[in-house]
Amino acid sequence: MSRAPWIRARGEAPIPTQLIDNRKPVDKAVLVGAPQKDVPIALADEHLAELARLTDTAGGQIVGTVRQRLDHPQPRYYVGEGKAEEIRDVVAATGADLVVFDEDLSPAQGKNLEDLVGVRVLDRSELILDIFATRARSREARMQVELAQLEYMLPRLKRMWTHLSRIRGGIGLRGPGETQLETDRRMIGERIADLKEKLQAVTRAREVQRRGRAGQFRASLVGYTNAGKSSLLRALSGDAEIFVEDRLFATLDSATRSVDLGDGYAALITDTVGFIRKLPHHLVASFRSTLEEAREAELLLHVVDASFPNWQEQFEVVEDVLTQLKLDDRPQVLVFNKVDRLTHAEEEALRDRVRAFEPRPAVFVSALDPASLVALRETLKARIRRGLPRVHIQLPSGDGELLAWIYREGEVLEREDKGAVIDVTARIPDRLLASLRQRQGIRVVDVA
Ligand SMILES: Nc1nc2c(ncn2[C@@H]2O[C@H](COP(=O)(O)OP(=O)(O)OP(=O)(O)O)[C@@H](O)[C@H]2O)c(=O)[nH]1
Ligand SMILES: [Mg+2]
Repeated sequence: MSRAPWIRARGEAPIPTQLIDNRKPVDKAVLVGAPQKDVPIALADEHLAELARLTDTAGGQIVGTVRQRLDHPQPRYYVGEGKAEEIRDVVAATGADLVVFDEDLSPAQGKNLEDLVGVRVLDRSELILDIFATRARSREARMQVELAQLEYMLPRLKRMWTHLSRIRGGIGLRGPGETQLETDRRMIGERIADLKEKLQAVTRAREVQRRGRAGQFRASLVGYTNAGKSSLLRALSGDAEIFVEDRLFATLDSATRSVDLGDGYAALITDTVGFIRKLPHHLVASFRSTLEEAREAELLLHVVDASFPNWQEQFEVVEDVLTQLKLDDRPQVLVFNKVDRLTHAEEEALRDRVRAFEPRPAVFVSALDPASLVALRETLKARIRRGLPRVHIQLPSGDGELLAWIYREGEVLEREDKGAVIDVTARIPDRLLASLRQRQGIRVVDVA
């Protein structure tokens, strides 16, 4: 798919919206990290490493890195004046055609920096939007990304125009007149309204589809990008077609599969787009409808890459985004994935820590090791059972086979052995219940 989809889709807007120039084989990028002084150095390094991965995903090659630790951002260039000049010099020395900031820049800071360094300046949000724009596949995801990009762009139109006049040589060109800017603003406004309407229609269609699936237990995989959500759905469902990649944002469209949990239980599990630090809020907003699937889920499976040294930060980012999406009150199971990469001692230490600090249920798995998924399947089954109707069953004590069946497929809450009979209070799946009701010598009473 092309970048900046609205240009080609409409063919009429002469707006310079290509964030990374994809006519050239590779964009040479200089990365800039300017964290506040209270951010520990190791963490700042990790953020920059993640920015490097994002740049790589977007097709850029890193040719330089500039850092500064700030008390607070400066209004003109975000970084200090001297540091901004250093960026300009590094760009000149390396022949870079792009500067990528890890911090969010205001429209004015972006413009001032571009004027100074003479090449395109992106911030993290723009880079993420660019990746989404190139990787979105379904019509819905593409509309969502386009909407997010347009909303991001609107306050920055002037800067983008200035940039265009410069790359075109710009002799005697002082940027477009206000009239042209106004025309563009209006056109973008109209397109935004149009996209919102179309996305609402998709959401409505999805609702209808969902109603048809009512009654089935639903769970959603959520988590930081690259945590292994798609790998887990692949392993659980056995569907080898599910796309897995060692890249950020491999999945942009949600996919739902029916997963057989054994003993007659099944769940519909949805794989969703991954989250990341500083996910542009326009994007979070426009991905709401994709995440509607998660909203429908009775249970969220929060997948954590346990092999990542600083998984806690990723964990907190995910919790934050879930709060923004008003999904934070949904029951969760924490799924610590990639434990195959931990030593036995590391895994034990992780388990102890999680047990000590985390009230939510947690499982420790590896998507690459099917045997490790047993605990996850059991947890899902237990959740399903908790939603089942409660009944009293009286059965002959001699019927050990039936009792074993009830234990296996249901959840026994109470049991009283009364000589010739056994009284059991249990949650029982429909299929077993139907068969119990038909048997001779068994009494079944519903409990409210
Ligand atoms: N060693 C190991 N690697 C894993 C495991 N699970 C996933 N991976 C790898 O981690 C990378 C990312 O996996 P995905 O399943 O695509 O991750 P995701 O959470 O769906 O990522 P996004 O779709 O980008 O949000 C791939 O290279 C997987 O092979 C695991 O349990 N152990
Ligand atoms: Mg995925």
